Parts: sequence; structure tokens; C-alpha cells
Amino acid sequence: MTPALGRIGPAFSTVYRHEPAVVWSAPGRVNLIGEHTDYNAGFVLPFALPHRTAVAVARSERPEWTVWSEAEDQSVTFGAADMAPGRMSGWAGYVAGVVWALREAGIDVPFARLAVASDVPIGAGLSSSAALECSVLAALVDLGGVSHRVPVATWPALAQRAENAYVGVPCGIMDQSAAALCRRGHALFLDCRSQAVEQVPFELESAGLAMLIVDTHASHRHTKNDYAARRSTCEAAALALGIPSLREVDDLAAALARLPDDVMRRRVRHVVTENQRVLTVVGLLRSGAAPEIGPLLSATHDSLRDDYEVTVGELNVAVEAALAAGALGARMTGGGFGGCVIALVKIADSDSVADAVISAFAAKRFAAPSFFVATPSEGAASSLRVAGSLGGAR
Ligand code: GAF
Repeated sequence: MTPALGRIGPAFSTVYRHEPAVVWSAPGRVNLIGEHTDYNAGFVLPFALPHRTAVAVARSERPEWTVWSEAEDQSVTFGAADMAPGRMSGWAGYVAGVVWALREAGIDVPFARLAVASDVPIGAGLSSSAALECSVLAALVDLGGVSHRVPVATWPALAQRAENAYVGVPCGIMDQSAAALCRRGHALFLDCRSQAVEQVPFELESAGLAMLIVDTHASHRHTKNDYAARRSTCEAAALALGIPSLREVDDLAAALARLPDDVMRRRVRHVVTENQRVLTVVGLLRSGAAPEIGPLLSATHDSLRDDYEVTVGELNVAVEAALAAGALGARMTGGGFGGCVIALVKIADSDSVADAVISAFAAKRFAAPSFFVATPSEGAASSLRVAGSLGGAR
């Protein structure tokens, strides 16, 4: 049981003075490879972190939803009048957005009291928002007894709708898919065009390897506008090429020759080559060759740095230091402009790689980074409250 799951039941009881009816949790994620491809109808390969967001809920007799956040130590209440995009802002907007998206899909969401606790670092590019959206969505669907109308496969699109249309962030569908659908010991190979999903075994320990996560603590600077700009450049490129999305580019050289400016050409080159790298990594994992994926991770970083231009100094320094210290591959993960780096390392080298990154950051006078080793974990799961303790999984 993760720490947040252990805390949420007692916290709910303290805040509302009664027991929750259901408890759900959903994880943060790192993306192994396939960056900025989801909104281009491409391929992604994330896996879930052990860090989870936990949500406890019970029906409310009042015609409103009240959400208490452990992180804020604050409750926010909203009602039917707030069921219009943007009416609630900040962290509560993600919760209201989920209620809104469910109601827009014709689902009757019961009025409820909710409590939220999370171990997913916020602002680190580890999808704390998707973990919140999916855990809230799962808990409300369960509470309302409408699981048959809202099966798990529909959760990513509903949660993405909450974020796109209610919160106003033009994200793709990768993070919500990871939070909802990932499986322990696997990476989630998702075709964002067809929505086809394959659970690809991803186990490093038996090969003597580990995935070291470096949280650079570089804050997401101007993320929303820069992210939206990348997305609209890709859409403009697809339009210029007369195709529905960059997924349909099958002759990269010919496509590049038809595009009007250098920035657009570089964005397209990243997306098309990144899709190819995802397929190569999936092939390697399927054949049990996980140790060989390192160079592909590093190639993705180079492409995100030079062609997609979403890295910052801290991300580049962390990758360079990790590789120089013996990492088999390293790259920034997530949207970029700050956040985390993943480094594939021999278990025996984990500490020396981390030490090398710490030294490199100190030399640059960057804030000290932090580290953890990520093992592929389970997606959204319920925990029933039984006799005062939380137990069980889905
Ligand atoms: C962010 C977005 F939310 C995802 O949809 C994805 O585009 C990612 O950046 C980049 O791959 O996490």
C-alpha cells in the first residue's frame, strides 16, 4: 500500500466525521519513449510509477461536491452552477472538470464529499494532474454505480476532455491512459490514432538494470504556451501536407521538402523519427532485449533538444552527466521545459550516476536534484474500506 492510500481513509474520516464509501487511487507516470507524439496520433510507451494519488468519496445529502485536499489542507465546494468550463480554477478545477466531463457524457454523477491525498510530486512532469483526474473519475463512477456505462477503456478520453475543455490545457491522451490502464511490470504501448493498447513486459531488475528518475526541480517555465505552440505547429504542418495528422507521413524526406519553414521541418522530423523509435523500443522489449534500448532513449533526448526544443539547461546537464557516468541511455521525460530525466543504469552504477548528476548540478549552481528508482506499477485501482483498514486491489 502506498503512503497516500494509507492516509486517505483516516483523513476522510477526520474531515467529514464519517467513513468513505469507496477509495480509489491512480498513479503518476514516466514516459519511456514517444514524446509529443500523442497529439499527433502517434505512438507512446509510458509506465506507471509507484507514486499514487488516492481519493476517498461518499455521497453527500447536499446538492454539491466538496473536495478536501491534503496538500492544500483546504476544502473547495462546487455545484451544478459551476458545471461550465473554467468556472473552477487551480487544483479543484481538475476535480470539477471530471464531474463536468462525466455529466457531458450523459452520466449522472452523485453529489459527493471527496478527500484527496497524493504522493505524486506536483510540477515535476510526472502527471500528477492525470493521477488526480483518473482517481476522481474512478471513485465517482464507482460511487454512482455506473461502471457498466463508463468502462475503464473510456476513462482516458473522459479525463483528457476534463483537462482540455474544462481546465483549458491542450494535452494529448498519454498521461490519462497511463494513469488508467498501466499494469505492474509492463509499459503501455498505445497507438493514439486507433487507441489500441498492448501491455509490453518491462522488467529491468533481472537484467541487472534500473530506471533512475532524476527530478531536476527545474520548474515548468511557460509550459502551457510553449506546449500549445508545439501542438499548433504540428497541426499546421499536417494541414500544409494535406494529411489528418503527422502520423500519416510515410516519406519523411518528401514531407520535409514540402514544408515552408525550418522550425516546422524540425518539429515534423522529431515526431516522425520519434514514432519510429517507439516501434524499435517495443520490438526490443518484446524480444527481451531491454538493455539495448539505451541509445534510443538518448536519441530521443537529442531530438527533443535540437528539433523539438523543449529541453532546458537542467535537463541537458542531467542527461550529459548521467551518460558520462555510465548510464546506458538517458533523456528528459514528459512535456519538457523542466521536470524529470530518466536514466537507464546498471543497478551497481545507480549511486555513481546520481552522484555525477549532483556534482554537475552543483558546478552549474542549479538547485540540488532528487532521485528515485521507478518500477513499472499498476494503473487505477480500488481499495475497499473494510473494518477501519484499507485493503484489496482491483
Ligand atoms: C504532457 C502532455 F500532457 C502529454 O499529453 C504529452 O503530450 C506529453 O506532454 C509529451 O509527450 O505530459
